[in-house]
Amino acid sequence: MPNSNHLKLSLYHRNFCLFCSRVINAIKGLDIEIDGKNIWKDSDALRELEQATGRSTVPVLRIESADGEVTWMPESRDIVRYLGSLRG
Ligand SMILES: N[C@@H](CCC(=O)N[C@@H](CS)C(=O)NCC(=O)O)C(=O)O
Repeated sequence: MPNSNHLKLSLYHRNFCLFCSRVINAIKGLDIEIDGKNIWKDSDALRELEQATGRSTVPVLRIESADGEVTWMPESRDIVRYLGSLRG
């Protein structure tokens, strides 16, 4: 089971997004530190997301491991499942 202490997690999301709300609600019940990146309020975040994924669809979880490897995970269900598998 991966330990979230060794990861830097950022959730790319926006307002009025049901799929984003699903993830944000799931996070509330977990003891995990996640940086929120609202792509409607943060143009740098939008640019990062578009560069990485080729689109502006949210939610997307950016996972940076201790060695600097970065993974971009789309799909709210996958994100919720992944976060639930982490130890805080
Ligand atoms: N299957 C995806 C759906 C994500 C989705 O449709 N997100 C909407 C906002 S709620 C979106 O970003 N639409 C704009 C776009 O795809 O560019 C999930 O569960 O995360």
